[in-house]
Amino acid sequence: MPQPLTLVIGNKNYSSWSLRPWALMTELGIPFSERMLKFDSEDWEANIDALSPARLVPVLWEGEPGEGFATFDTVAIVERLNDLHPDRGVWPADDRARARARSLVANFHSGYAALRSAMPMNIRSHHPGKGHEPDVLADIERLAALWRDTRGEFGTRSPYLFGNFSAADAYFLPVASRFATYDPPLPAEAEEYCRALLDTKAMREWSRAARLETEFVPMDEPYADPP
Ligand SMILES: N[C@@H](CCC(=O)N[C@@H](CS)C(=O)NCC(=O)O)C(=O)O
Repeated sequence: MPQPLTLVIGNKNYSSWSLRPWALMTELGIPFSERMLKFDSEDWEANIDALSPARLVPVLWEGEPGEGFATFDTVAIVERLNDLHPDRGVWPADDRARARARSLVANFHSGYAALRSAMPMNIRSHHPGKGHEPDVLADIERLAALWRDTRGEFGTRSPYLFGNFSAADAYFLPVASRFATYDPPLPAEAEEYCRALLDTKAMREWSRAARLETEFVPMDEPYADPP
């Protein structure tokens, strides 16, 4: 008997890792509830130990959060979703496409430190020109080339990397959001792919909620003074 799923997430404005499985489940129609733990809050301090074995978000709970079964870290969460819902298209059906999708996810998960640190996700803000350092622009160039080559090889005419929206596209939603915030120069194909990502139902819904958040988290705000 499948257990109800709950995703423990951070602030929607800032938590790029939380966005990925949230958007994947939303786009693929996998039912779940969310439990938000806001960064630097009393709720976080009171509940992070019970709700997150690694003290990070996101965490996927099967059954009661804190009592059921937890899977943590986005890469593991994506694989768990694929195990629980093998018919939903978490990964592309074709085995080479699937291997490439897993490569892109693993590569982003373990790299792109310059991009991630100089351009933290901040959906409600606009800081054009900030963070455009050479190592960041090199990360962006490498990503744009990977997207171009992947869509060329596997994407057919779809706006997504492998035809249907998959875990690989979910991984790049926060990247598209960062580009909207910091406005780096992008090749036309990368802009087109990012537009498609920002236009997904999941991203529109998440962003609407993110823009209503008012908490200011200094660690994620290198380009703004506290209000
Ligand atoms: N590798 C982890 C990264 C998770 C992560 O760093 N989450 C951040 C929020 S986006 C977090 O929980 N930060 C809180 C903290 O560092 O105390 C994953 O893929 O899930």
